[in-house]
Amino acid sequence: MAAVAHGAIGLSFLLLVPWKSGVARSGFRRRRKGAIWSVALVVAVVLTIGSGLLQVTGTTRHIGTLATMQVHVGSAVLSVLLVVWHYIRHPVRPRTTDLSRRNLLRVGSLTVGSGVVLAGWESTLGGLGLPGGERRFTGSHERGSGNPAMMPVTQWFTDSVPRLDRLQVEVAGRVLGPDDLSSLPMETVEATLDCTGGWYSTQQWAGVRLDRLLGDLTSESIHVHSVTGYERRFPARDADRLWLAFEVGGQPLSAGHGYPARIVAPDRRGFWWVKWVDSVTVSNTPAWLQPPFPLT
Ligand SMILES: Nc1nc2c(c(=O)[nH]1)N[C@H]1C(S)=C(S)[C@@H](COP(=O)(O)O)O[C@H]1N2
Ligand SMILES: [Mo]
Repeated sequence: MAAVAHGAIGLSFLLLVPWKSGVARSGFRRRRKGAIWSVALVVAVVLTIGSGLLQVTGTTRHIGTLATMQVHVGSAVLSVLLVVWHYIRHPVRPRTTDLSRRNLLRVGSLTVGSGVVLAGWESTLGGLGLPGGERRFTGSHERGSGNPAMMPVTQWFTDSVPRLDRLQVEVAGRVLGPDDLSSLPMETVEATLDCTGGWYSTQQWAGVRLDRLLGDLTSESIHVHSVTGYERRFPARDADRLWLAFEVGGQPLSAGHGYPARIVAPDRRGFWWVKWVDSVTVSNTPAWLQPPFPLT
């Protein structure tokens, strides 16, 4: 749903171009000081929509040295900043006619119009057999499912891959080592890692469910920490839907994918799948008391 709304809003900007370009043309004709900022805004918006469309078709994974998705997110953030600046310089007072019947009809047709364009665009992708036709409902492209070696290795912003040589995870005060693996109630789970960077991969993971590892949970949350300092806090009631995994595709995790242990969190976005776990702790801090995304 969020992905559809995101796409439709993006496309509705395209439908507004004919109208807005008239307004902009007369603005530019007056050659006011600071027009350069308006030009920058136009460029940023064009880049945002263009890279968004490229990302979706799946034909272009890189623009120069940057991933298409990085260009999309970067230019989107820049556009928002420039829009704020634009309104500071050209304030528009809300008028009562903004809520008129005529304007509501306009917004309605714009919504329907962008829905129609989106549906047409999606079926064109499917029809032409472009790579973008196989996207998941999140908009992500399939990468290396069933073949862990082909699954991308991704870090959130700043982490890099540590090389660890043996299992050592502190679980509720007790240290779990290589010799403990055989005695754990191991199971295999098929789950899809879906990164906000725009790809997903379905694999067979093997690990131990957190409720089996931690026993009865009466506390608020489970805090999972990585060797790199990366961390996430999960609601304790989700313990039966989370795994501490040691293998993927029947093999120990590779360094890139989190050796010796990582979280497998089906139905949660990739950034929850903490890699290189060095501790799992129950605590009474509520899970919502953390930034919605990791910040580094
Ligand atoms: N320690 C740590 N774990 C992490 C990350 C990270 O930066 N550091 N990135 C997360 C993100 S954003 C994703 S999409 C997945 C990627 O897992 P993969 O590299 O095995 O494909 O790992 C997650 N776990
Ligand atoms: Mo990610």
